[in-house]
Amino acid sequence: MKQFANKVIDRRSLLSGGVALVGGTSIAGVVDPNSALAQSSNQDTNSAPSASLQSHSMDNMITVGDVDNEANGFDPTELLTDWETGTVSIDENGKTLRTFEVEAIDKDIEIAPGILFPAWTFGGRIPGPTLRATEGERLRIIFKNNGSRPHSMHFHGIHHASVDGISPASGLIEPGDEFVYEFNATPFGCHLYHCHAFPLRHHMHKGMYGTFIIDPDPEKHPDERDVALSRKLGTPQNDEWQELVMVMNAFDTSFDGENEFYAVNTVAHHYMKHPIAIDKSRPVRVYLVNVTEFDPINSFHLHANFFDYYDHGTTLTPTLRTVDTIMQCQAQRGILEFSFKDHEPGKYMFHAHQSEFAELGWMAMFEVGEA
Ligand SMILES: [Cu+2]
Repeated sequence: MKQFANKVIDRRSLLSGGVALVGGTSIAGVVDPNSALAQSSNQDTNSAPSASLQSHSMDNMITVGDVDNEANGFDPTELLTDWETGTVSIDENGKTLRTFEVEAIDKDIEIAPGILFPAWTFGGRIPGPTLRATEGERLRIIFKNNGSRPHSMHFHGIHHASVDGISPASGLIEPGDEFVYEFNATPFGCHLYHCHAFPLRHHMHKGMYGTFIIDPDPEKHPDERDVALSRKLGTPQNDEWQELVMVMNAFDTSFDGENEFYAVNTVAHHYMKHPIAIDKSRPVRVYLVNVTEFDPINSFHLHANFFDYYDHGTTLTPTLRTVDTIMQCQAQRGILEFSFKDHEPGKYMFHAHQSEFAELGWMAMFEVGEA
């Protein structure tokens, strides 16, 4: 029997330091409402932190141990560079047709050690697959709903109402049904897709979202061809870059309309425990998307460095230069570019600059080293 975290761990008790989460054993039964863990979570904000928290307080983390990546079916480290490029063919008009297949499926995801979240997912993972295409291509997304609820796919991009993923036009796709979304890949940029079933906030916070990247077609941008080439997956110019996709998300495990856990790519503190390896000689490009529900904004702050920012990724020149913090509301996204080439090797932190989010899981490290 699985025991979920609802009614056991709330945001207030996590922030008060009343509970430490310890993984490493099987997920089932970790949060028994009668357990010491559950009882400690009911301490008020003035009470002393538990012994287990104190023993780990130097890590500034509420989570101890790791989640079971195998059971989750994904490793947040691999997810950073996991581009889903679909299958390419030529359609009847001689145009490049890129086809993706995406499945909705219910799945329990361990979002912090010992904390199972009963998620609704695209592709059995959160965030869903990072769909990547090139500007101007015809895209066909075959969506199969194998979940228990009606869902849809709503893409941020330019397309007709009939494929917008909202009812009544393209409707909700009932469990067991399939729908094909088809449109042209435009505009280039860093976008997202998500389920648009109502109540929307419920379907969003349950995990139904993913990144949707449209690389610029260099031939369409003669004046900025080199930049466009560097953004187009698979070119030698693109290979120079270390590209990473980061989705800022959060989970309301007690279903009280407040998030208890924050992360990039779902698992709280994952990149603190597994810093992201960076070759200091090569530039870094982050595709950053915010899908956080319940909080009006999220943010990204880079330590000891500054970056250029491309709002929505829809330009080839930065929309902000030399900043170290960026703020995004839900569905806002952009591209960050920076370099550690003149830095000494070491661990460089990045995190939400809402301190509360950082403490609840959205805190991470780059491990900068020589090639
Ligand atoms: Cu949905």
